[in-house]
Formats: sequence, C-alpha cells, structure tokens
Amino acid sequence: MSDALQFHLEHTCGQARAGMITTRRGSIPTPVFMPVGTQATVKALSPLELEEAGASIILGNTYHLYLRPGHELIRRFGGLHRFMAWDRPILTDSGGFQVFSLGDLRTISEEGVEFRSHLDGSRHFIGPEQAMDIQEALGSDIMMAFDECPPSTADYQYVQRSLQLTTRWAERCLQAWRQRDRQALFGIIQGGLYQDLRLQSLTQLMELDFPGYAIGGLSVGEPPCQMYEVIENLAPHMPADRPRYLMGVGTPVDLVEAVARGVDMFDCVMPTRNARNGTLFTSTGKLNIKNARYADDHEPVDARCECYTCRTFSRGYLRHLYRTGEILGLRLNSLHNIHYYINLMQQIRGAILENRFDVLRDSVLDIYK
Ligand code: PRF
Ligand code: ZN
Repeated sequence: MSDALQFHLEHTCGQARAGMITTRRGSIPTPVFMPVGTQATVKALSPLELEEAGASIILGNTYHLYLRPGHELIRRFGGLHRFMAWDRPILTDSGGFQVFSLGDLRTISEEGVEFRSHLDGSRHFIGPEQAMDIQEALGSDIMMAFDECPPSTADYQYVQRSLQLTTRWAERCLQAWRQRDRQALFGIIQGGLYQDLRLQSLTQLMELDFPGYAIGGLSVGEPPCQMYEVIENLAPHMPADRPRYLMGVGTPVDLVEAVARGVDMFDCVMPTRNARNGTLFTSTGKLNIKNARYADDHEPVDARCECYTCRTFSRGYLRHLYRTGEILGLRLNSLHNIHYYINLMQQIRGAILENRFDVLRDSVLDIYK
C-alpha cells in the first residue's frame, strides 16, 4: 500500500464502512471528519481544544501557506506540525482547487497554473512538481495530487480533457513524490457529473496505484441528489482496501448520505464558518443564535452535547456575545460546532460497527431535512 499509511477495513453495513487509517503520527478511525485549518489554524480553536473535541486529523492548504507565510519559512520551523503545535496527522490539499477558485486571475496550461495572488496581485506558478515540493516542505502526513476542478456547468468535452490533464498531472506528482516512507499521496478523481468520465478518471488513477483516492469536483454548485448519484455509481468501482475521501463536503445530511454510499473521509469549512456567523448544529437541527427568541433562553445550545460550551453557557449568553461582537462568542460557537461534527462521525462509526447505521441515517435525515 504505502510505507507512510495503512488502511484496515473493520466492518461494513451495506455500503457504509468503518475502518482505521494508521500513520506515523497516529491512528484515524473512519469515517472521519477533518476540521479545516487553511491558514495553519482551525479558526478560533487551539490545538488543545481540537484534541479535546476528538479531532484525529486536520486539513491544511498548500495555496494559502505557500503565499503566506511561505512553505520555506514553515520548513525552517520544522514543518507545519511544529509551526502550529499540532502533533496528530495533517492532510494538505494541493492548491489545485483554491487556484481554480481565483477565476480570471489564473491561466491553465499543460505545465500547470499561472495565477496572481489574491493578497497582492503578484505572479506565481504552481504545477504538479511545485505542489509536491510545497507539501513536502509542510511535512503533511497525507498529500493530495495536483488536479483541475472544473465548474459544475462545464460541458462534456471540457470535463473529459480536464480529467485527462488531471491524470497526467497525477503521474507527475507520483514522479515527484520523494518522502514515501513519511508522506502518503492520494489521487483525485474528476469527471464532473458525467458517469462515464468519472469511471475513466478512476480507471486511469487506479493504474497509477495511489494509497488513497479522493472524489473531487463535487459540491461545486450541483444539487445534492446529483452529487449522491455520482458517489453511488463511482464508489463500488473504487478499491475497497484504500481510504475514500470526498473533498469539501458537507452538511450533516451530506455526510450520512456519502457514508451510506461508501465514503470514509470528509473536510468542510461548514462547522467553523457557520459558527462564526451564529449558525449552530444540534441534535435537534440548526439553531441561529442571533434570533431574538434566545434572548432570555437559559438552556444550553444542545442539552445532549457534552462540549464545554454546552456544559457551561446559556443560549441567552451566547446570543449576547454574538450581538456585542465579542470574540469569546466565536470561540464558543466554533468549539460547539466542531464537537457536533466530530461526535456525529463517531456516532456514525459506532452505528456501522453495530449494524444499525440505517437507523442513525434516518434520524439525521429526519432532523435536517
Ligand atoms: N480538488 C481539490 N480540492 C478540493 C476539491 C477538488 O475538486 C473540492 C471540490 N469540492 C474541494 N476541495 N484539490
Ligand atoms: Zn455543544
């Protein structure tokens, strides 16, 4: 498989899978949710708080860290783990997706992507070799191949040419992958909403034999049912003995629907971003702490949640912190939402192991649909 990463499938319940990823920096029970730490910090939370919430792996971003503070600077600090004082596993995204989100600030060629910094307009180039160099300097445990993520509106011919470019870039990533005993490398399947192109992409990447496979190019504006359909048709063809990672997804419903179709790993800004605008996830659904109805509400956000926020503070107090713009409010909200997402994944894993995943899935759908 890979010297840097092992994956063991422990149990299945329908298509849903419970497994264990092992890396040099620790084990990752799956299905797993990875909090997003774009700027070498999961916004508003300390590494200690993430650990207490049960995070076993977090995500970092090549594009942002390359621009600021620079990957060579992070290398001098001993890598991203030591720089941010997080000693459990880190997965880094390759920068492909972030660069493509720049719109008219970038041009794609066979070599890679030329782009202007969203910070100061300066010119840069990232191709597969650069993406691997940067991720090597960051020292992440799981690196992602450099891919092109076309918009959901792209036509068949564009998507086909794009996935073939992504395959050629994936080959170059494999060539440039040096620290094979320390860092794993995942390939990224593209192909948009076209079923035959998804299979084409998967087949080409499987010939290259990656230690893990990601599904990219979803949750880019298409309706959720189309995303579920792509996963449902693709997952049965993916190697059963490698982790499957759905990039940038999603809502609690997306998580249970993707797990039900065989996905093992997720990342999303939703819990942290929503926390900062006052949207909290609870065992009875979404709650908007800005709402006037919570002004004199002495209850916790979620009576069934065991996080520090719910054990200690009232909805009325959190609403007050939000309205006054106090930073403690952002921290407490983030703590709760990350706790909710990680706890949801732990519940899902437990349910798969005990053959009662369908019941849990239905209850999440009932609450959030
Ligand atoms: N490619 C990469 N990162 C990503 C995506 C992708 O397609 C997505 C799509 N949802 C999120 N993050 N490299
Ligand atoms: Zn809570």
